[in-house]
Formats: sequence, structure tokens, C-alpha cells
Amino acid sequence: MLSKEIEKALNNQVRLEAESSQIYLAMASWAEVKGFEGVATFMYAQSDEERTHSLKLVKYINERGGHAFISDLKGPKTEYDSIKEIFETQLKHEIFVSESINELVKITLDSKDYATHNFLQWYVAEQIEEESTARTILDKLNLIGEDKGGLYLFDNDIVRFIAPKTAK
Ligand code: OFO
Repeated sequence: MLSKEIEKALNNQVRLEAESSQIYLAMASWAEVKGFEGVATFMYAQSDEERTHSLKLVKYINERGGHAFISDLKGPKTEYDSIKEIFETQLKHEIFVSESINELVKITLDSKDYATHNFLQWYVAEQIEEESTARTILDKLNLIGEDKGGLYLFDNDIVRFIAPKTAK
């Protein structure tokens, strides 16, 4: 049985993951209308992935005798100045999510909820992977700079970064 404190902290993470999904969906839509098909495909997949992260938490909370609360979400930013801004925002957001997961892990240890601590290890690993992908992509964009041809190739190439589980 989850303590009220852990239930509340997990519910906060449900919301954060759902907001991540919305943020990436808005990025995908922006990229699609600007003609960046590859970036759009990548971000649609990211959005789907975040949705599954939220859902996994919902199921866990309910399975452990809690109640997963589906709340209002903060509206995502819908306009961007560049592809680089998209990926800078993504990296910043993933770092923020990692901090939230780390805080959750700490709460579970403090309250000796080892089952939830164990459950959260999947998220810890996932965040390492997502931050690393975001950094690799940003490095590539920094190399390309303002070169339009480079950006075109980048857009064609980025789909290979889609995690296999959500690749279409
Ligand atoms: Fe849910 O993995 Fe990123 O935020």
C-alpha cells in the first residue's frame, strides 16, 4: 500500500510525464508545418513515449492501492524560432524531469518504500538515455550551425534516434 506522501509524489510525476508528452506533441506539430518531416516524426514518437511513461505510473499507483489522479495540464509552448531552440528546450526539460525523478527516488528511500524505489529505477535509466540522446542531437546541431544543407540532412537523419520501442 502506498503512503499518502508517495502517492502524491507519484501523481505529480504522472502529470509531469503527461505534460512532457504535450510539449513534444506541440514541437512535432510546429516542425511538421515548417516542413521538417524528420524532426516531426521524432517528436511525435517522443510524445508517444512520454504518454507511456505517464500511463506506467498510473497503473503502478492503482495497483499499489492508491488512486492515480488525472489532472489538468499546463499548456505547452507552441511557437519556436528554430530547430535548435526545440532541442535546447528538450534537453532543459529532460534535465528538469530527471531532477524530479531523483527527488522521487529520495522520498521513497527516506520512507523505506523499497518497492516503489525499485519501480523507479526504470525511470532513472530512461532519463539517462533521453538526456544523452538530446545532448548528441544538440552537438550535431551546433556543428551544422546556420548551414541550410546541413539542416536538411539532419532532418533526414534524425529518425534513427527514435527509440526502437516507439519507432514506426
Ligand atoms: Fe519520461 O522520459 Fe523524458 O521526460
